[in-house]
Amino acid sequence: MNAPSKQPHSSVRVQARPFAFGLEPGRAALVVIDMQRDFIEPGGFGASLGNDVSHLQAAVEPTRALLQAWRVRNWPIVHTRESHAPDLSDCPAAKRDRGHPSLRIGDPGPMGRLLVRGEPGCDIIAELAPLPGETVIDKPGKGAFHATALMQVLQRLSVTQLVVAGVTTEVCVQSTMREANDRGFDCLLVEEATASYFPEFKSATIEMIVAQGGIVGWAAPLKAVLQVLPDAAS
Ligand code: TIU
Repeated sequence: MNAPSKQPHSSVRVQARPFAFGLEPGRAALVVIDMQRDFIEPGGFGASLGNDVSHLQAAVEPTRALLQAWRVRNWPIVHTRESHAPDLSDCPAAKRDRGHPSLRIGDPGPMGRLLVRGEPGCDIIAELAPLPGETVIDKPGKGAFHATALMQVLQRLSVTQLVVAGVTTEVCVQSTMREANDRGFDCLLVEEATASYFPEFKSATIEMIVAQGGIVGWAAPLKAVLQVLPDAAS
């Protein structure tokens, strides 16, 4: 099923690549991908894979600024968590057995069982904690549409566009943007509000998204988004 058809709506122009993004007030959901302790803090899933989690800190404050901008306008906000049921019935062996991590998904770590729903490490970090009324999607995959109700949630909210933040740029963020693009959503990635354990992968992913006339979507600096919002009627 495709995204809801666009109604006439006064959009504001965000200076983006590969060309200006016409952001539609109230129709553009802010989607914050997997800003969980398990990825951002030491001792979590990201660290268990051997990553330097400090790289992800840079995305926290810009994401907080976006959340604040969406919250004051009462525009739709969706948070996602990469997470699994306690019995791991939604975690295929192809995911759990990948690589040589120090701990696997479901193993006990300092913040509880890795990537398991209800464990402390699965929580979204305190600075970006969802508020009542904001949608939280638990997703077993990298893309946020796979095996979730995200499509139905967005349709119910009459969302046609996604403004995307979160981690990691080349894994769950890019997967979600590709899934969204295939489902008819225009997607804008906010550059400072996303991060990777590999800064060069972040840069490359942004280039991949905007290449070929925006084959996956758009990318813009945080300032370019925030500065046009006051002109947007909601
Ligand atoms: N490992 C890595 O870079 N990312 C993930 O496993 N999940 C997300 O990106 N959320």
